Amino acid sequence: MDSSVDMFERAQRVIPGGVNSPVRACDSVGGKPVFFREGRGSRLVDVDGREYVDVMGSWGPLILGHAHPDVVSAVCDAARGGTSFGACTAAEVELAELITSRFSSVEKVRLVSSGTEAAMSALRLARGATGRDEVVKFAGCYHGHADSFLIQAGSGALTLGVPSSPGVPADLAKLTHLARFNDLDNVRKIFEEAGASIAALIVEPVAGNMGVVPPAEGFLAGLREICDEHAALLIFDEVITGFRVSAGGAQERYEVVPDLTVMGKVVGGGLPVGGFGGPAKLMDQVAPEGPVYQAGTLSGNPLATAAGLATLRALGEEGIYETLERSGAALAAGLEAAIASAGVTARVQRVGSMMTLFFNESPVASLDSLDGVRTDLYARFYQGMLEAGVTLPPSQYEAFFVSTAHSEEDIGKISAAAETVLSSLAGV
Ligand code: KE4
Repeated sequence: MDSSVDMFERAQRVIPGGVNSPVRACDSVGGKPVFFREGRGSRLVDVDGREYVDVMGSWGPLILGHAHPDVVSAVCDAARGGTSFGACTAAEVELAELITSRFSSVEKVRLVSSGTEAAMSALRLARGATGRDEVVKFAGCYHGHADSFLIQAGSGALTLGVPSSPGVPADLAKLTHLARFNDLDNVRKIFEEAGASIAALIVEPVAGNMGVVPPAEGFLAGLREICDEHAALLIFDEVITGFRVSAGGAQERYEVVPDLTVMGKVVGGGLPVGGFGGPAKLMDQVAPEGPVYQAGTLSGNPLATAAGLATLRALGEEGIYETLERSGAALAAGLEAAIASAGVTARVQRVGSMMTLFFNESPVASLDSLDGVRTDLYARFYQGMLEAGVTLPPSQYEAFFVSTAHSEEDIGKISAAAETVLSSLAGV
């Protein structure tokens, strides 16, 4: 098999930027992307046979680690029976039942094939249900690449410095209000001016796309109040936090109930599954039950639902979230000790098993807290850790993910590598 360098040259000839998702191009951290051929547990193996401890975790879905035996056998069994029928199956009902049993605010859920599809469909439902057109999102939050959300978006859009993409019609963009994360006064001001036209406010209850930014005390409850005051719907984008920060997502962890929940990543266990759900009175407005159209060839297909079912069933095991919490805390402590020992200006922000090491002076509470973030140091950290056999997300504005497959030894290795690499950055 060609080396990563050769593969990337081939890829660039036939795929824009040589990648099927921009952030994978590693533009913001320099160098060229590594091509991987295999994942197993907490490890990734590249095309040259080199093994890494992986904390990128495919951007979140792999809470059980790579190639979990239950997931692999469920997918293989399903594949032998056919991968997609475009017709009803028991598996999609079982997955929907599992989802509604974990998220008490979700009485019905529509399965789709990505977080983007889930978020854009939830917004269409909110607009259809309220008869209003405007939406509030937060600078630095990312809800996939549907036009209405590519306004000061986070994740790859932020990484590549194009938070508001060309191709989004101005007439559509003006329907999106931008708010400041963790700033209720700012949200109130927007609603005081435009509340009667706002269909919904969408938020990542724990921001993961400007790096990990927890909600300030009372922030989520305040959003709930403001939406109620103005009869707007509150949408929690739990594509990252769903089944990650607790069995019932951020809404369970922070005890704030949204009107609609957007899901992705973990719910598909590494295969393409997204979903949007909420009370039956809202969800029954979705076609064919109601008039709000939404559809998808591969929605709820037997292969993807098999992976999702195996993953959510494994996450039903007693004590698994306590284990994830412990591993997350252990990695954060290891990174903080490495920062202290290296004497660099950096900080770790964590919720459960998701975290970010920011090269930032102050606590990161919103996107503008990152005005002075040293993305140059993050790039060197990324490259140094790669060299040391640890794969991080190739962007300062993403999250590290710990899985149930990460051992104490893995966490020790990551922490030791971080101390060495951070020490080389002291004084830079
Ligand atoms: P997908 O369409 O990529 O499945 O989901 C979009 C999405 C929606 N909401 C949130 C909170 C998300 O984080 C995402 C996607 N996350 C990014 C990384 N943070 C995916 C990685 C990529 O774009 O390559």
